Amino acid sequence: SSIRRQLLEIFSKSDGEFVSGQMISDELGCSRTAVWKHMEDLRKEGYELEAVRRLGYRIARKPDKVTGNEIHLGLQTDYIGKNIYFEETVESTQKIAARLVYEGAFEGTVVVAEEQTSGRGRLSRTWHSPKGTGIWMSVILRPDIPVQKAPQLTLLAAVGIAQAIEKCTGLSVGIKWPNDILINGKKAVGILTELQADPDKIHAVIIGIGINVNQQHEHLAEDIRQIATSLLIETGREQKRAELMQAIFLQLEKLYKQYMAEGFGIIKLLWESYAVSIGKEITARTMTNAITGIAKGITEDGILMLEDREGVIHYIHSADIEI
Ligand code: BTX
Repeated sequence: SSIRRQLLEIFSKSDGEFVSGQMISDELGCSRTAVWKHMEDLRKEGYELEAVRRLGYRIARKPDKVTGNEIHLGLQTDYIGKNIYFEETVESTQKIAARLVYEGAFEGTVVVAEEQTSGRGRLSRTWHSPKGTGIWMSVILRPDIPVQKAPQLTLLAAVGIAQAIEKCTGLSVGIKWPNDILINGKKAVGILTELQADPDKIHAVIIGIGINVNQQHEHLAEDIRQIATSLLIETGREQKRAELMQAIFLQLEKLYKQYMAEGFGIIKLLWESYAVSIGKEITARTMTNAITGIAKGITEDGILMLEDREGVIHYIHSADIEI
């Protein structure tokens, strides 16, 4: 609301000093009781407020937010993240991104939400996206590439996110083909790439990125508690989500520029350096069958190569991998 914005402006001008309740009520033109109510609202949003008799109020700690303002301040990219579409609660950021693409959104536009009520994974699975603790976003790219090369962008995104997480947290991460980022064997990130394309032309690629950031173990949904993790669980520290997003946008943009200029070669090498399953026996499970074999690597198009016991190479376009 505009009152809330004015209130935050008053505090931001006071630069960490106390502001008296009287002054706030004068500036906002409302009663002291109303001021108190607005303070309670800020507390509910995660602001830590200090109230001292005769001195007034002070913001001791701001909540970790991912609105456009937080993301723009200090952003070093040319286009990814320049245009942020933020909403507190959405069904799925992918849905909004699809609409924005249709309306002509620029390359690099990002849709971000504090919470998703029906976040989705691949094959219409659920992606848990609780309020305020993760990064739930969709990045819109408009590459001029053939449709069959689109899977490369999932792998590119995984590399960029892996690099950014390592930079910001010092953790070491692995990538499980095609789209999971694992820390100590557990899933911290999911990536969902969706296309808007004609048979011969891509209009846009929407890269959906879900990252568990500040969830405690007991706050992970029960059905994923054994298989999932968060950056907080792995580092013991809270991570500023906007900072991590800026790092991700920077890495993504670097890789994407390189990809558009020079092709998939270097991205493929980087991806393989993070891959946890290459050279190991894995099972690739699709809707209709399962193939077990040794993961030999990925093709130039980003397709997984699996060698079965008879030495036959299978090319896996889409599957779930069990290691
Ligand atoms: P996926 O199909 O590989 O993974 C989905 C599976 O992962 C679920 O079936 C469940 O077992 C597990 N899972 C669900 N939620 C979580 C979680 N928070 N952490 C770890 N594991 C989980 C992966 O699909 C792709 C996910 C993309 C999510 C982003 S968020 C922003 C964008 N909007 C949207 O609706 N989806 C994408």
